[in-house]
Amino acid sequence: MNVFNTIIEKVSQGKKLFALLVDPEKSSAEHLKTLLVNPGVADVDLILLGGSTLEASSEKTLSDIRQQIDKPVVLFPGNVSQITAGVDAVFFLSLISGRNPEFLIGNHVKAAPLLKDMEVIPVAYILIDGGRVSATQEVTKTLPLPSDDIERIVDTAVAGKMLGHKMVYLEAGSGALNPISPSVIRAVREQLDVPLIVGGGLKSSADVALAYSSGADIVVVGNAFETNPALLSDIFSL
Ligand code: 1GP
Repeated sequence: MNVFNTIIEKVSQGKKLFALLVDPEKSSAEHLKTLLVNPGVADVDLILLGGSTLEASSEKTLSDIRQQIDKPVVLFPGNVSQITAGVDAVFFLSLISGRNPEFLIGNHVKAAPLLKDMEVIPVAYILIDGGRVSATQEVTKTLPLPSDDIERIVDTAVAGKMLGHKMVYLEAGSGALNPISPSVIRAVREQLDVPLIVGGGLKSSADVALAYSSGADIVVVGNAFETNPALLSDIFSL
């Protein structure tokens, strides 16, 4: 299976994709068992595996996920130590909203030899102010783009595409008070034809529907599913 081709195929058919974020630091085998038996999980397109602060690979969590469900698992690594063999693909994230060389190219050079036999999807990762200091901001020591500076957000996304990134991820930060706004999503969508991922602080099926209708191709939800697993059934009945 080629994860990126599958995404492109679904997006070109006008489908909207849903990605569930599993943070290995919050997900014991028991916890995953309770979460992933939720009927809504059957409609999830991707499982993203990763977190901002973990300094280890996620083999155990990967195997716990595999025991529960058969879905593509994509690594969403916060740093090079999270590289995990056996995932279906890796989001090779470049934090282009920030100016920390470690998250623009440093971790990538260290990861390159470990990724040779894996499907690697280059993703322009853009952190936008979500109303509180995010773990991504703290760990990467970078500032998010102001949420009202739409021109700069759009220019950053377009530069990301010009650099060859296959997808753009607009991130408000895990647990953001304010998700990415419809006006930001729309403005970026108008300028870009690559798949657009939106995540951070999406708390309800209405938030997800708004992100989709504004132009997101893939939405990512982590925290809200942890606190309310039934949310998925609401989302997929949209
Ligand atoms: C964070 O975009 C993801 O990297 C998901 O955020 O946990 O707030 O859903 P939440």
